[in-house]
Parts: sequence; C-alpha cells; structure tokens
Amino acid sequence: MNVAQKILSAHLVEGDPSVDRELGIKIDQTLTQDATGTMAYLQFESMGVDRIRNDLAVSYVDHNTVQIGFENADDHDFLASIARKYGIIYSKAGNGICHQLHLERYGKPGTTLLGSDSHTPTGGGIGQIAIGAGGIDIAVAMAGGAFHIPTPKIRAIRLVGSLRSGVSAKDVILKVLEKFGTKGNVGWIFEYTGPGVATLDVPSRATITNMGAELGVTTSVFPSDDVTRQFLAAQGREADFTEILPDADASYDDEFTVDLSALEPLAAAPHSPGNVVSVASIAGKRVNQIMIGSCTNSSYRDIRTVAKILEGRHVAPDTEVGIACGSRQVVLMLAADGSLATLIKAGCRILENACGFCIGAHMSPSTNAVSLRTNNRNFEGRSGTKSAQVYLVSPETAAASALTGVVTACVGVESVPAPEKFPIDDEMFLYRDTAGRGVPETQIVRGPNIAQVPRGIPLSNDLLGTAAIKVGDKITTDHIMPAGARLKFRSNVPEYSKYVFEPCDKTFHDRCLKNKEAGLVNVIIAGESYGQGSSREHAALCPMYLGVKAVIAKSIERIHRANLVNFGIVPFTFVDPSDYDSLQQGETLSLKGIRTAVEGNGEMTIHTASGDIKVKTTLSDRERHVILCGGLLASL
Ligand code: MIC
Ligand code: SF4
Repeated sequence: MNVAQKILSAHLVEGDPSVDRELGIKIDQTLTQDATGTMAYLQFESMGVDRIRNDLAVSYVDHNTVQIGFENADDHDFLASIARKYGIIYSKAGNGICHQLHLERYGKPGTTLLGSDSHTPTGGGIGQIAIGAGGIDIAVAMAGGAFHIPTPKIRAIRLVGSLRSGVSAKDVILKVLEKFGTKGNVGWIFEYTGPGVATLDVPSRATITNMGAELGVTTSVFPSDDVTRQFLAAQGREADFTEILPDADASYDDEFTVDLSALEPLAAAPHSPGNVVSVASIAGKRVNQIMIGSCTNSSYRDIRTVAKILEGRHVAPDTEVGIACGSRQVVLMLAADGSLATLIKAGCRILENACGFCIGAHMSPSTNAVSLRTNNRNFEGRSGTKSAQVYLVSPETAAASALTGVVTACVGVESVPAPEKFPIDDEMFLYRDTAGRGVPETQIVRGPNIAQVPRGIPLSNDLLGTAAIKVGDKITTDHIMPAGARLKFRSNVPEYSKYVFEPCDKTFHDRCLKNKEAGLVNVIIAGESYGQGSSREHAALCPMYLGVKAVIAKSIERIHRANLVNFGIVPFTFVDPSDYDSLQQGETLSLKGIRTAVEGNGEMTIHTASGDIKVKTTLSDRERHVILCGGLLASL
C-alpha cells in the first residue's frame, strides 16, 4: 500500500474502495477557523450533542482579527463560549494561523484531520490525511459522524535530487500546478514519494501540501519519516510520531517526477495559481508591494530565510514590504535570534500573525499595483484591489525583490537548519484542561452578529425557475461570496447574502429575492470548474437563502459541490456542454420532475424558450437523500 491507502484503510467506516464511488472515513481531529467556525458551531449546536465525540477539536481565530466594529469581537466571544462548553480547544486571536499552529502543536502522523478551511491539507506535510470541507461537515465529524470522499485515485509525485539555493518548496508546488493546473484534479490524492522527500523539512512539505488545495485535489500527503520524527521531537511531541512509509511495492494510479535539482524560481501570474511562469521571464518588473506570510509560507524556516536575505540592507524606497508570521512560536524565535530586529531595521512592516493580507482583510495594494505575495491564491480582486496584479512567489524571491524593488530571483542564501528545539508556549490555547469533556453549564455568548442558521426545505417535484445569473469558467468562491470587507458578516446569513456575486453582478441579491417572491426558484448557470478555491459553505448557504435550487455548470469543484448538496442545491452538469452557449441569463427554465430526476440520479430535460437542454446529476445515495430533504441539517 501507499501512504494514503494505509491511512484511509485504517479509517474506513463505509464503502469498499474497489467497488464504491464514495467512501466514509472516521475523522480523528477537526479544526475550524473563525470565518467558517461560527456557522459550523451553530450547526453543531443544532444537532443536540452534549460534547465533541471525536479525539480532538480546535477552534482557531485567525481570519477576522481586524475588529473594526463589534462583529468580529462578538464572533470571538461566541466561539470561546462554545469551545468551553463542548470540550473544544480555543486558540485566541494573536496565537497564529490555524494551519501553521495545527502543524506545530496538534498534527499527528497517521490520523485524519477535517477542517473548515480548504488549506487543511497543510497537515499532509506531517503525514496526516487532512481534508478541507464545509462547516456542516466538520459539525457532523465533531458529533462523531463519518466524512465522505470520492474514492480517490492516487498520483505519486516522485521527488528526485535536491533544491538549489534560492529555490524552495513554493517552487515545487508551482511546478506541480504548472503541470496539472487548477481544474480537472477532482477526486485525486497527490502523494509525495521518492528520494527527494528526505531533503525537505516538515514546514517545506507543509507548503507543498497546503497549496495542493489550488489543484482541486482531495488532499496531498507526505510520508512520516525521520524528518517528521525530528520535527515532532523538536516540538516536544515525539510521542505523537508514527512512521508511515509506502511499501516497497506500493502502486499508484499515475506518477509524475519532479527533479528538484533542475527547478528554477517560479511565480503564479495574475489571476490564477495555475498561471505559472518562470521568475526569469518577469524579472525586472517594477513591484509596488511585497507581502510575506500566510499559511503557505510563514514558518520559522521561511521568515528566517527572508531575514538572512535582508540582513544589513534596506528594502527599496518605493516598495512596501509587510511580514505576517504564522504563529507566536515563529515570532518568538525570530525575536530571540535577532531576525525580528533585522526585519524592522530593513524597513518591513511587521503585521499581526494572522491571515490578514491573504484574504484581503487589510494591506490592499494601490490601484494597478504589482504585488508579490507568498500566499496561495491570486484570484482577481482577492487582495481587495480589483486592478492589482498579484504574483505568487517564494519567500526567497519576495525578499530578493524587496531589496531591488523589481522582480528578482534570489541568487543564493544559506539554508536554515531545522531547529533542534522549538520554544513551547501553549498559553493562548484555552480550555486544554477540559478538552474532550467541556464545561456543560457554560452560557453561550450571542451578540447581535450571531444570527440563526437558515434551514432548507424539501425538494418539490415541479419547479419553475429562472436563470438568475450566467457566469463563465473558473468562478471562484471569492466571486460567489466575497471575503475581505464583507468577511465580518459570516455569522449573519441574511446580511451576508446581500453580497452574493457582488464582484460579478451587484444586482444579483435583489433579483433573486424578486424571483423568490414571484414563486420562481433561482438557477445559476456556470462554465468549467465552478466554485474553485475556498471551503466557505456560505457560497452555497447564502444562495440557498436567496432561493437558489440548482446550479447547472460544465463542471463543479469538489468542496463546493459537496457544499451545494449540504444546502439542498442540485449540482447539475450539462450533458452537452455546448448548451451552455444557448442558455441566456433571465431565461425561464421549467424544472418539471426535478425531484424524480434526483431520485433516479440520471438525466433530466429542462425546457427553455430557446429549446430543451439535457442536464445530469451523479449523486451517491447519501447525497440524494440529503438533497431531497432540503439539505444536511434537514436530513438529520
Ligand atoms: C481562503 O483562503 O480562501 C479562506 C478564507 O481561508 C477560505 C475559508 C473561508 O472562506 O473562510 C478557505 O480557504 O477555505
Ligand atoms: Fe488564512 Fe490565507 Fe491561509 Fe486562507 S489561505 S487560511 S486566508 S492564510
């Protein structure tokens, strides 16, 4: 067996990998972050369970930490009280970014981790099967329920050789993205193998599995080997180590080799992480802003490398440079070894160790600016500035460019040895002593930002609909449900729903409500790879609130498709993709027999003024049941 098969087979509770399309797996650990967590816990509460039933649940606060207005702070108070009551560990704002913190303090080789954030696969760097999902799936897992994945195909990414100085893990994952792109990888697990694996430390492996999310795969995983043991020992957690290596005769569904020695610095050009170019091809481009950090590249190894490059020098006068570390542990280490002072002297802006710039919560670039960033997504407008040109690069390229003010490849920097001992301070993880048990008498704190969870209604058979919006290919969840300035409404669905499709069409919300009042259901028409990007279930929940009952797309990405099902929205694909061209926004669609079509899980004909079109669903029995009930909550 390979590593993924070993971990999955040890957690299999439903389905047979050789027969079934869908597998149910037991989830050991869960994580949430504040932007998806409030909804996840509201849903958990409504399940009526008295405490968590999985091994470990951690609630991180890292996304909404700007606290302009009462909303974010209300959410934090709510999350803290929920954590105390149900036996969840609560990571306070300021402790760091969920994925970096989980890797440092809780990730355990050989276990399963489910997180309400698409970058949960960061845990694959430490040998976990770590998967991103919608909040309600996390709620079910916390209540002891299984999580369902498409029976995976497993691709070996064989690493050979070793990285040259100035080239790092970010360039490895960009190479993989260059080859496989951001669509067409649904259902795959990418497993890293080969002699090159041993040359990468755990934070570098985690950079690769983190940004594997951009491929649209189920997850990515590294073996758990001596490097993993050393990392855990340095974190004071050697007892959490288990060796998990692929068997000598392990087989894979496909294999791709990356020669680390031959890699050059790469960048993802605007506006997709799959738009990979060499740094050499854009060298000399003037850079207005450089942001270093995010859950992809904010480890001690990364920021220490940046400090080494900037040591004794100053950033270019016309370039703004910001640094956000991944955790308090990282900041403490940089403070202890003088790197923090180096960065301050070099003229960097030291930002809070949180998601911040990555999600457009602050540090938006100026109009038409070129911004180099070490995070994982450069979708148009995600930075908060629609006209900005965001390039994703390694910390090495970011630091070398900070000195010159133009895109510059790093010509070489001494590597940072893996620390023998990390400073351990878990004081900002609250309720560790009641983890798993909870304090049942805790009063839940609900400020005015904490609204009710809307529930779906069962699917009727004969619906009359309207094509409420027609969008193109690669529509991301940032297009559907923008974050940034709107992020603070995550706990308030009626309010957040006002911004559905805001970046594409500001009138969508009003139009949907008008249709709803007229007794019509809303239908979204989309191209390829609809719903790329984040795990945010609000991209399905808020449309449900606006009366959306179906999406018809050329293809739909994994997490978003699961979220649509969870909120009772039928995920259709075109039988003949060219029908996409004939469908017009505003057209009336007769969805007669939609319930029967879902029950039969086959094709259905939709009558439109311009003719009939055929659409299909490919749902598992479980998914069919959920949709017919009107969503997961209604089905429980
Ligand atoms: C992201 O990077 O897009 C986010 C913000 O972390 C999302 C989660 C969210 O929308 O809250 C993700 O990756 O799932
Ligand atoms: Fe936070 Fe950005 Fe990572 Fe999402 S990708 S978890 S916003 S740092």
